[in-house]
Amino acid sequence: MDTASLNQYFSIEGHLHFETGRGGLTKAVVNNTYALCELYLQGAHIVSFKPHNREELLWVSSTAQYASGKAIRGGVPLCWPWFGPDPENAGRPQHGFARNALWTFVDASVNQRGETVLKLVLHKSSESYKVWPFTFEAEYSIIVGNSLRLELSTKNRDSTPFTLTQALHTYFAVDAIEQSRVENYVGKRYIDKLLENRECVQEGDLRFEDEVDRIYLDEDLYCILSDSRRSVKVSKQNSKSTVIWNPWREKASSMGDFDDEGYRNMVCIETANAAFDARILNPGECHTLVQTIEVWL
Ligand code: TA6
Repeated sequence: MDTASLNQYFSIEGHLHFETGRGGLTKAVVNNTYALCELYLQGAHIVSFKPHNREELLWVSSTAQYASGKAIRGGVPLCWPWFGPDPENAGRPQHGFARNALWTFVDASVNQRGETVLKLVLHKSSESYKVWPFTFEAEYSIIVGNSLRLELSTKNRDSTPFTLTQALHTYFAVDAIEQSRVENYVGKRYIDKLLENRECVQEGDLRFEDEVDRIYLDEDLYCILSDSRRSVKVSKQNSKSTVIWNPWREKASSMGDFDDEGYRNMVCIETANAAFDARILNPGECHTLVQTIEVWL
């Protein structure tokens, strides 16, 4: 559907309109009494969440690419239906195909609290079947209020079970990485991907002095990301794993779409079902991963 048709069917005065964004890609813009939120239909990729009178919560690389079939570096890419490298080692793309696929916008409404609710779906297609031979339905609900609530539901519409790993790979903006910390993980176990997946235990708040790439094994726990200006709360449901990532200087500069100094101003906190938290969905089953982010202090 083109931008004019999307506006005709789904725009809501005082809440939602569609426009052509960077690279000619279609973008949904929510601007309600609570916040501004922008999302590209390609990848159902949120690139901005800014509650009014607050600073932007999300980080996007200044060298991010906006092009058909390319994932945007920053915001909230959807890693789905697998997280990380191809689990079958068959040369398929890292983090699955949902972040590069064109999602279908199916509904927009306003709930009782005056928040804007968007729904997008992704179904099996001939393209998806080539890389992941299952019949599925993914539905992504985005609720824009004082907080940003994301609900990613996966339904198995196939006659065989499939394994799902996934992440809401959220890039948070921080004002200075060395002054930033993640709280509420003291004593929690994590897999350190930089130490050959060794299992470690968190001592004290997590601070950033070098590259970090970890999977925390937690039980529906929230965490708080604080920098020198504010604290942001990240809470979740139906997830027993949270990925925390900062590539630091060298890895950032090896990525063409990651501005060289950008690592100073971002931390990824990713609500996930990853590693030991993979889910098997039997035919007819549905699993919903939920993440809520909000300014805490
Ligand atoms: O979530 C952390 C991670 O899996 C890292 O290992 C890192 O490579 C990152 O995601 C970015 O992946 P991408 O495919 O977007 O370059």
